[in-house]
Amino acid sequence: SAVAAGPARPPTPKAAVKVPRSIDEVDNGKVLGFSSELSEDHPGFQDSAYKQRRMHICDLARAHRIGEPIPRIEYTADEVVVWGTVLQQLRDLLPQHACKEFLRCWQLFDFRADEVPQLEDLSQVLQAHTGFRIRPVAGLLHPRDFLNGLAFKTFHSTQYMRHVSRPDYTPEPDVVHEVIGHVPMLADPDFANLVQLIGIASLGADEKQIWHLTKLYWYSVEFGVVREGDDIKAFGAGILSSFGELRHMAAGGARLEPLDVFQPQPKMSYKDGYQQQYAVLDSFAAGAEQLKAYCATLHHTIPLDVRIAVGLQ
Ligand code: NLE
Ligand code: FE2
Repeated sequence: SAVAAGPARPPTPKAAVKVPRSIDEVDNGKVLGFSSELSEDHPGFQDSAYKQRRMHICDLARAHRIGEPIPRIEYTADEVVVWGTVLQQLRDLLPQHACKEFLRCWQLFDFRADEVPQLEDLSQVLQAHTGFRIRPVAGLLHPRDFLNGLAFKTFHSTQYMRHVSRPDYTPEPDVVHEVIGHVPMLADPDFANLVQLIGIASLGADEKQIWHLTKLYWYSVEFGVVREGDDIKAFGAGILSSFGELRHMAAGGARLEPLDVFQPQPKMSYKDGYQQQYAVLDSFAAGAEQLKAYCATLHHTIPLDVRIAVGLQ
């Protein structure tokens, strides 16, 4: 005989996704991995002074409130050397391998090898050019919060320095990655528009869509290349900020696949070293068109006041 099924239960409604109405409603406290807790394979895992230093800088980020100036960090002599080393190596490689938008915007920032730029100053320059602002964060932010921030033209940025033993490559974001990889690109209007579109698509998105958008972000903003005539140039921050990764790209070390925002994206990993695949765009405007088309297929509703706040018609 059949087991009594009991009264039929109505399906449990999916918990509604909270759509932030302004950047103040985007939480910058949910940090995944990294932060001041380092895993065994992190270059700074054995270095307790390094971990303490990070903890201090992470605490400052946690205490920051929107509207306040970003605290200035007094970088140590060792940290300045790391910054200067990366900057000098990249100065040799970027003119040949970075996209023209990067090279144009790079000139807005007078980076010097003997001084780590301060996020507050960079944020001011970005606001004047594209309206993007920087908000400090303690580590790798929860993807929904990170992407939601982009809708409000807010870029969450770490402020600690990579470990001295590996200036060429760090598996995670650090201040060098943010300042060299992301900041100049965010001063370009077409690129800034594309980045904001990914953010807008994330407002009210379900978990599956967030994951897809995270991968689209990874295969464009982090690891994208763009065609310039017969050449392939880097615009992804993960390539631009690492002289190891940039050499890998220049040597043809990764497959190039056209970006198709409708297709499932390959797996992404912070742990496996240089990338095996970069996504190719024909132009940022073409990438933005694709993203708009993808957004139009997402059926979540964005409240009218939020649509106005982010400039959506
Ligand atoms: N591997 C990059 C670098 O060393 O600058 C950081 C990538 C962050 C996703
Ligand atoms: Fe990044």
